[in-house]
Amino acid sequence: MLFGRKNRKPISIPTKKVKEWKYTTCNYCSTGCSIEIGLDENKKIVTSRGHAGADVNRGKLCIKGLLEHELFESPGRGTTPLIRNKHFEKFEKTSWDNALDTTADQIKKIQDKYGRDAFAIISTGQLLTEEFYTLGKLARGCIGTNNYDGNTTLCMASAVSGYKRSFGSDGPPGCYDDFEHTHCFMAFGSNLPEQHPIIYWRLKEALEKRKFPLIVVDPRVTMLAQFADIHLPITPGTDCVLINAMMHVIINEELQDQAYIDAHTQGFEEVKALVQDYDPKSAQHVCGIDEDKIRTVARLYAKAPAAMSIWTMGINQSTHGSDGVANINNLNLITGNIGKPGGTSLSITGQCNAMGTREWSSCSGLPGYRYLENENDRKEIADYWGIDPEFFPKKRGLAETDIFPAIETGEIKGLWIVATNPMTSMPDTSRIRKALEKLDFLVVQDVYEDVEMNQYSHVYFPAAVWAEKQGCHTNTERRVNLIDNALDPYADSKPDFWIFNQMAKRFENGEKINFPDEPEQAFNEMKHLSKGTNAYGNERTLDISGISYEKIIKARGIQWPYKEAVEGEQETLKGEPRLYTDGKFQTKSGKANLLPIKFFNNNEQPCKDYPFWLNSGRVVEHFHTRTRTGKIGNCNKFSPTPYMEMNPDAAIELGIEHQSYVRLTSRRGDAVVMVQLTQRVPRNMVFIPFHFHDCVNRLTLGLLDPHSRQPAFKQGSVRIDKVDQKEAAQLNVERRAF
Ligand SMILES: Nc1nc2c(c(=O)[nH]1)N[C@H]1C(S)=C(S)[C@@H](COP(=O)(O)OP(=O)(O)OC[C@H]3O[C@@H](n4cnc5c(=O)[nH]c(N)nc54)[C@H](O)[C@@H]3O)O[C@H]1N2
Ligand SMILES: Nc1nc2c(c(=O)[nH]1)N[C@H]1C(S)=C(S)[C@@H](COP(=O)(O)OP(=O)(O)OC[C@H]3O[C@@H](n4cnc5c(=O)[nH]c(N)nc54)[C@H](O)[C@@H]3O)O[C@H]1N2
Ligand code: SF4
Ligand SMILES: [Mo]
Repeated sequence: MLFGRKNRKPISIPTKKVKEWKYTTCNYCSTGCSIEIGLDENKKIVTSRGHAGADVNRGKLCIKGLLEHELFESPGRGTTPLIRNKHFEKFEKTSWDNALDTTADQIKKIQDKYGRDAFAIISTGQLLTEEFYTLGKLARGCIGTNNYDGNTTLCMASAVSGYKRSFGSDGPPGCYDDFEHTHCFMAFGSNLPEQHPIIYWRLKEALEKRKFPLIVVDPRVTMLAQFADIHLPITPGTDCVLINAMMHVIINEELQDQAYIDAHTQGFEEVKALVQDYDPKSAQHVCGIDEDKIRTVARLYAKAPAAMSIWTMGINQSTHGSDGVANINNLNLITGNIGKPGGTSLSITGQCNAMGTREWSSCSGLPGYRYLENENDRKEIADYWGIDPEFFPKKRGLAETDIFPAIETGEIKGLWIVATNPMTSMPDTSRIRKALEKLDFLVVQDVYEDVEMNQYSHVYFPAAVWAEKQGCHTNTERRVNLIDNALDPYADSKPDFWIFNQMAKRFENGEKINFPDEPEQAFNEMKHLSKGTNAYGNERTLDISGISYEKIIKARGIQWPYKEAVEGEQETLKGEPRLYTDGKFQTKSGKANLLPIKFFNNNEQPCKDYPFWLNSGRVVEHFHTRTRTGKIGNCNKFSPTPYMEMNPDAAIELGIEHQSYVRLTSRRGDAVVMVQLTQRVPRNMVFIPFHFHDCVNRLTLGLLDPHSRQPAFKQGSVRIDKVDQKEAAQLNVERRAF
């Protein structure tokens, strides 16, 4: 049992050699655990521990956080900038000045010849917020490309889009404390025990104090599903149908919160009319959940004094991602479950600072949840930065998933990749390789020089990592926390903040815009921009004007909104745990939008030639493309091999043995993986963690959500064939070698 607390001795961490503990926040997932790093008398890092006084994790850490301090000197780290030689065959060491000058020259050359948008930038959810804000200034204000996006399009884009459509603004309205107050908890496509172990621990603790029903919607019997009271093994990609059928029951049995609907929402009649087509009797044949269970769950949810939903990639990574989010919001709005303790629509974010990039990076708009489409927003930011508002585009450019096709068609000629590894993480990676080959210029900025993207780069910028830098993260529950640099950057690597500042000096507008040397000065600019009202005159939710680094350390993280105290007011150091508590939303009318979500089925389905659903996701020990966890002995030891979960009944039919290798083939490509037989997946599905290069994303289709442009990583189809075992084993050894 991973989390049972009875009969267990607490793990003790040796503190002998520690001279000083440095405060920081975990740099992997979005839970936002506070970590103290232990330095010895030579200022060398020897250990780390969870901060007992931090509300998020209360001293706990998962395996990744506990071992994170081993990263700093792990193999493959970039030590110095690199540049391809004249014939672009070989990397050679170079100075920062030369690497930066060459890159700036190439950007200008491409932009002069093909237009400003011919150079694209793709960033991440893993930088510090001050770095995001600075990159936004550089990309929007100096380089001036509109094709600037982040890997958050692979991750949180559907949540952002769904929140904006329902509430008029991004920003998760709930918090972990809601677990203590809820009477019904529903999780859609989210496997907390493995992907957010400490959020799961908070949920488990709340459940130990007071029992409430746990409902899990997931086609797999995940670890969370094993602990559930009711598991709904949904047909992939059909969550919207289940939710419509639940609302059908709720509305026809008059279990909705009509007073809340009348006071705080618009569009109820349209939703009511639409869900008439989703009688559980017919819906069950589409979503695979029997009609009785749909009714039971709908009644349980609507009758609970407070009910909450969480979701992660099972919803976001689908062609109905944004619709799925809007529909979860619908369910919570019609039952009056927004902005009250235990009643909420909480998107569990993914990367450590997926929130920070949404808030401040200017990727899909302008800083502080401002829109490029809004004239006032453009003017406000241009004035504050000291540039002409006409420099900004009037609407958002391409998302990451549209940037690669634009490279294919020759529209985009140059690319800057910051802290992301699309050669492993994008769907249909052979298409990505081909696109990268077409680029005139690629610059890669990463902690590791052995990152797969570097196979195609012309220039490489080695970046400092995690506690070698200073700045903030925002976690799932809007808590702003600090990473306070504990040690100097490795070798000649540099903080991303420094790299962006140096690049800005090489562009004309870089002289007009202030690029401060210290991260805290950038934080102060964001504080200033977070005050006041939005385009509709509603008070900004994203208000951080009362937060400072010093206060963050004191409070071990502060949730936004946290306004500047007015004179004489006592500071609490506690932000608002919930948004929309007054039922006032960020829309023009102040009411939330109830949106009728019609289902259309455009998933790639299993068929005669490709009879298995292909599902993909994660395991607890590894983070994404393993550039980091693949280097940490104990993470790698527990999960060393690309494998796939397969149902034993299906294996018997095909004559496939446990731990043998098989070849999977989809319409895009093939991959060889090891079989793990398990009842976690149904007979017509396989599941593959996406952490390994040249594996599942050679197979995925990744159809795009029409609103968010997020790929459907979780719905595709494959065939399974036997392979020569010796050959396959050899291939696997090669793939694991770094
Ligand atoms: N250990 C570890 N933790 C991580 C990460 C990591 O790489 N490793 N990454 C972080 C990041 S960036 C993210 S985004 C999160 C992701 O966190 P999660 O979303 O919890 O993780 P996944 O394994 O990607 O997917 C969750 C589940 O979605 C289910 N699913 C598939 N299709 C459907 C469907 O159609 N409907 C429903 N309801 N469910 C479906 C899958 O079976 C899977 O169990 O984890 C974060 N935490
Ligand atoms: N099949 C399938 N594919 C998926 C998913 C899935 O569920 N299934 N999930 C998708 C999701 S949700 C996500 S979030 C993406 C993640 O996909 P990626 O973003 O491509 O994955 P990472 O391995 O996290 O890449 C981050 C890179 O940034 C580097 N890095 C870390 N910290 C820093 C820093 O401070 N500065 C700099 N410059 N570099 C740094 C790391 O070394 C690493 O190379 O994958 C997506 N792909
Ligand atoms: S739960 Fe997430 S934030 Fe906490 S230690 Fe683990 S990886 Fe880090
Ligand atoms: Mo993610």
